[in-house]
Formats: sequence, C-alpha cells, structure tokens
Amino acid sequence: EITQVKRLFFALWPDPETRAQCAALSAALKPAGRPVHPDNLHVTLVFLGSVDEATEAKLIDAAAAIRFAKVSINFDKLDYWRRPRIICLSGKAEDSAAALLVEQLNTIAAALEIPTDDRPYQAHVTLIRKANRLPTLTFTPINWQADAFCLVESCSTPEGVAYRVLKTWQAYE
Ligand code: 2AM
Repeated sequence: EITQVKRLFFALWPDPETRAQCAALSAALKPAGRPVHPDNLHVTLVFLGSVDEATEAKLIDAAAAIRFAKVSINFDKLDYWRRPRIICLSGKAEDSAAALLVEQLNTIAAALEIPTDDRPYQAHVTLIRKANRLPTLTFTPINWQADAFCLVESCSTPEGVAYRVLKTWQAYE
C-alpha cells in the first residue's frame, strides 16, 4: 500500500490586485536576490510540513469547523531576515482576527500531533529569496484583506517550487 505524503501549509491567498501590488514590489527588489514567482505570493498562517493522506483528511474536517472573521493586514514595512535570507513585507493586523485564526489552526495541528512553529506569529509576505541585503525603497503600503484561508500544497517541479491551493474556507458574515 502506498501512502502519499504532501508538504502542506495554511495560508492567506491574495486577490488579483493584492497579488499585482506584491509582484510589482518584488520585481522592484529584483537586484537584491531572486523574486518569488507572482503565482506563489502568499501569507503563511501555519506551516505543517509533511502530512500523510489520513491526516490531511482530518485537517480538512477540522478546518471546516473553524469560525473566523475576515483578516486585514496592513503591510507597510520591508524586512530582511538574515537566516532564511529573505526580504519580506511585514505588517500589523488591524484587529485580532488574524491572531485568532492562527491560534485555531495551531490548535488543529496540535490535536493531530503535527508540530508547528512555536515562535510568536509574524505575518509576512516573502518577496525575495537568496537575498543578501535590503535595498532602500519607498512604497505604498499594501492592505491585504482576506475573507478566506486556504490549505496549500508545496509541490517541487523542475521549474522550482509551485504552490497549489487544495481547499478554501470562507470567513463568516
Ligand atoms: P514564507 O515564504 O511565508 O516564509 C511553504 O513552504 C511556505 O511555508 C514557505 O514559503 C514558508 O513561508 C513556509 N515555511 C517553510 N518551511 C517552514 C518552516 N520550517 N517553518 C515555518 N514556515 C515554513
């Protein structure tokens, strides 16, 4: 019997305008490293890692039972993270909705014995990988509004990593 294992994470997926704004910023930062492909731009909520099919099914059942409000994050700052060597947008949530959603998703993962990042949650959008510096750049803040969250698979392809949205759940109201 073959059991498939997928590399999974929960994320916010951008609407087309938000994606375009992030992609423009990423393109402007190109001299500093390797831009994330526009199709791959996202906000990770909880990274799950390798998950087997049975656990994936349980994750989907549990995620479907979450109630959460719309998330709004104002990304107004560029950061350089030295260890992962990324340049990312970082920002502040306008209310507790994002933190409450992340908390619920971490609880789901813990119930399925999936270890998750225990550092404080920092909403960010990775724009550049293999970065070695943070260029000076002024930009219009990006207001990321999400009325849904997704379960996403990270797929290795010959052209590099590609993210595939497996499921989407809508906020209430
Ligand atoms: P990031 O780009 O938002 O930092 C899919 O692999 C995504 O999950 C990555 O793009 C990365 O998000 C995040 N990720 C990968 N490995 C991770 C880890 N070990 N812990 C936390 N997040 C991770």
